[in-house]
Amino acid sequence: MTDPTCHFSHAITRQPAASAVNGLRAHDIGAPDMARLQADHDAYVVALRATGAQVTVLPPLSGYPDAMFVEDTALCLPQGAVILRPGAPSRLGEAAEMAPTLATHFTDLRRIDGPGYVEGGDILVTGREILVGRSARTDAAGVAELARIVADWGHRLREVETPADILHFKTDCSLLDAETILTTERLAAAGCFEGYRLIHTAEGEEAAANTIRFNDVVLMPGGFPRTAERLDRAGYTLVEINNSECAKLDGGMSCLSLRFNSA
Ligand code: CIR
Repeated sequence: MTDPTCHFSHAITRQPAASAVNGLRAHDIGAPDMARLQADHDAYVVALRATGAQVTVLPPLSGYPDAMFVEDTALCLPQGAVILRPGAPSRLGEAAEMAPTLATHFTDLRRIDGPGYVEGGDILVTGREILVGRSARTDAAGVAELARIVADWGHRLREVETPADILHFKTDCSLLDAETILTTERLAAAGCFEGYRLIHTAEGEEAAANTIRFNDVVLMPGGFPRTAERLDRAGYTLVEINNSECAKLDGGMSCLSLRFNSA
């Protein structure tokens, strides 16, 4: 039986739009190859479905080049979902686009009204708490508003700091099971994971940190053999997905889906 923290009956994804070539990126290393990006996205959806989950694939949104990164628009918890407020101005409207789909799955649907901001890439839900990293996209006011909402549902939220120059908190970490976190050395050094079992990415493979544990598998970006070996040795079943094109837009495994368990 899958660890309940990692058990998901559903996922929501969105097809990349042709406008994804104009997606946000910290450093421009070229536009993604759209055919490859689409093939990688297809492989991602296939891998989620292979675990038995029901996966919704929403149509592309041409007005929002980054809309395939659905994770940043909402937080899904067993008690309900929260429509977030992305801190990137070009992405703010993506949250409202996700609301109707979430409304078909959640009766308790809340919303970050602002003025603060929160992006889902800064939120790590573990077996014991919700960690939220302040970042260039997620500010203290947004975190405070989210903390009030999730407290209503009995969740403890802990505010932490996303290291400077890292897009999102989860750019550098991911949950492998309720108590185990895959993290880069630089994030672990910040001391925010006390009490958890940690597996570190191999040196030079920091981009492997953003994985998702989804039912019985860990989806990880391809091309990081030493980190893959560490996870394999620790007993995780890996599915590697090519991430070369998504990475050009600072995206990884977690950002491509919203994941939740509904009876
Ligand atoms: C952005 O800069 O917003 C997008 N190009 C990448 C978002 C990645 N999101 C995530 O990891 N949760």
